[in-house]
Amino acid sequence: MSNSLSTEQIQHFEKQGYLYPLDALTTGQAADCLAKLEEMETELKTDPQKYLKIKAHLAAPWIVDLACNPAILDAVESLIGPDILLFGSSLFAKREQDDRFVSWHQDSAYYGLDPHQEITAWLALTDATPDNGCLNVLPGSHRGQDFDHDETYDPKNLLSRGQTIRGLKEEDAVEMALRAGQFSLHHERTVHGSRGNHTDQRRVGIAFFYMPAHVVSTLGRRSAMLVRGEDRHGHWDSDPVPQRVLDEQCMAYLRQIWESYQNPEVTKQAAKHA
Ligand SMILES: O=C(O)CCC(=O)C(=O)O
Repeated sequence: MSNSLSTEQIQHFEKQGYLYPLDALTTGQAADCLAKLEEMETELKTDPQKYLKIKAHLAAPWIVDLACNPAILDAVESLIGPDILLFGSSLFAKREQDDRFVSWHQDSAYYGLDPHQEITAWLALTDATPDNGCLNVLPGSHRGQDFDHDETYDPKNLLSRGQTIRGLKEEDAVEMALRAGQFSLHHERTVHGSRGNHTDQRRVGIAFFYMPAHVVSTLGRRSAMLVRGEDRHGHWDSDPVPQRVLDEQCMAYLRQIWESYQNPEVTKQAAKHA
């Protein structure tokens, strides 16, 4: 067992549904990762935001290494135990002076997991601040209701369907500012979102989605990656492992997963099982 969180931190997460800031990388290591991402952007000739969704770790071995970062896994293990599957990962990259945002939402409405024990580690590759649109959470919301989501398909929304919870008390939000190399944790039922970037620097983070191996998929057989411990349950197939940056086979699989996630039918099924 490698638990790194204190009893107070665990209690805070259980009560509030989030925890930050925690250290994973030095600022130099975070800058190296950003440089690797920028190389991928050049190769893809497009905003990687469009591709590196749901299973961004399939795009490069260095993203798998980040998902297996011991500081992140030790913190996650403190909360969900030693047998950890990586359900997915998504890049959230805002450009300089970028008014794209992430609307308030609960991941649990879309992930199709039972029980709701997924935890997201959001790793900052640049500083994330209130001015550049850091991640915001509504404390304690993971213990409240399952909200309805209005699917707006707003092109300025970084979420694929612009899924939005209306009518929240936003003044209660906590802005989780991080320096590059730090991460935050939030529960899949915690309501969260982020505003636009009103600075001249990019705001880039990768969200890693972890769950204990006993969690089942309510959307049929899917795949995940064992990142620590053992899978004694066999509820999930294994993700392919990228052998190189933009590994062709893995990218084809990633595109297929991303298309099925964007299918509105999938949401209906997830909601039915929530
Ligand atoms: O990076 C953002 O602004 C939003 C991230 C998010 O929605 C998530 O990590 O689940």
